[in-house]
Amino acid sequence: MDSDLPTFLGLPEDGDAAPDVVVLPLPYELTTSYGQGTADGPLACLEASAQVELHEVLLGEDLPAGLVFRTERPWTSDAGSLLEQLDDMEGFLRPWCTGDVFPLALGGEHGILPPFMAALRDHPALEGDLGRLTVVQIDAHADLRSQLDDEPYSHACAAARSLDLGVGRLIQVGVRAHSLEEQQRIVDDDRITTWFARDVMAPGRGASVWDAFIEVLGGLEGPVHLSFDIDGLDGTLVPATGTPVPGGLTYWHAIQVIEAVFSASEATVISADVNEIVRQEGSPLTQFTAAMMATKILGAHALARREGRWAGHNPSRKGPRAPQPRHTFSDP
Ligand SMILES: [Mn+2]
Repeated sequence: MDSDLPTFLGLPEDGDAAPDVVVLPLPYELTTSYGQGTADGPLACLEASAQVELHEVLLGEDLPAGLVFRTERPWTSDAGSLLEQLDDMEGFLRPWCTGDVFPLALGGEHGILPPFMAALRDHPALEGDLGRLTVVQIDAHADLRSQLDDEPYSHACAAARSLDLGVGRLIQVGVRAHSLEEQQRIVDDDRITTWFARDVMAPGRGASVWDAFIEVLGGLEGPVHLSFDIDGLDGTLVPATGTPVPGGLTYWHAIQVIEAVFSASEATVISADVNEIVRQEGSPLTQFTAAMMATKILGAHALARREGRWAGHNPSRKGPRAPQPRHTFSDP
C-alpha cells in the first residue's frame, strides 16, 4: 500500500505476501443522524493503532504473532446513489470473504453491515446459506428499524436489513436506546436475542445476567460474524462516536465478549467489523478505544488459529459448489 497511508498497529507490511488478516477501512457516511465524522473514523483509528501495545497476554507474544497482516487502501465510491454505493462496498469486501483470510472492517457507519453480509454469501463456511451465520452485535441501539427518515438503509436499520438478507441468528448486547417498533421486532422475530444494558449492567443482579450471556456465547455453533458498534461501550469511552449513550459496556465487558465468541469450541468467527468510529479532536480516546478493540479482535483470532478453531477452507465442504447469485442492492 502507499507509504503515506498508515498500517494497522503501525506494522511494516509486505504487499507481496499472501495475507492471513486484512484490515479494510470503510470510510462510509451517508445517514448518521446526530454526529458527524464517521468517514474519517477509520483513518483516525489506523493512526491511533500505532500507539497500541503489540503484546497480547493470551498469546504470550506480540502481534502479528506470525501472521501476515495487510491494511487495504480505504474503500471509495463515486456512485451517485446510496444503493449503488452499497453495491460497490459489497464488491470491495467480497474478494476477502473467501475463507482464506480473516477480514476486519473499520467503519464508518453501521450501514456497512448489510453489504458485508451480502459479501459473505459465498464464504465456504456458510455452504451457500447465510442462514447458517450468527451475528453477534455490540451496540447501544438495536438497529432494527424498518426505516429512519424514509431511508431503509440507514445505520439505524443495519441489523434489520441484515436479517432481511437471510442472516440466521442475531445476538445483541448493550442495547439501551431503541424504539417501540424495534422492541416489537425483538419480541416477534425468533432469530433475535437481545441482552439489554439495563439487565446485564444492572448494579448487583446484572453480574449473574452477564455470566448467563457469556455462557450463551460460549455455546455458539457454526460461523459467526462479530459486529462491534463502539457506541455499545459506555459513552465516556467513546465520546466522539455518532451517538454516544451513557450506561453502556465497560472496556472489560467488551473484552470478555470478544474472548468468549472467539473461544467458543463449536463456533468459528469468520469476520468482524468495528464501526461508528469518529475522530475525537483534542484527545485520541475514541479512536484509541476503537483501535484497542480491533487489536483485541485480531489477537483473539490469532489465538483461535493457533488452537485450531479457524477452519480457513471449510473441511466439511464436499467438492465444488456453484457460486451464489450476487446480491445487488440497487437492483434487488
Ligand atoms: Mn449500530
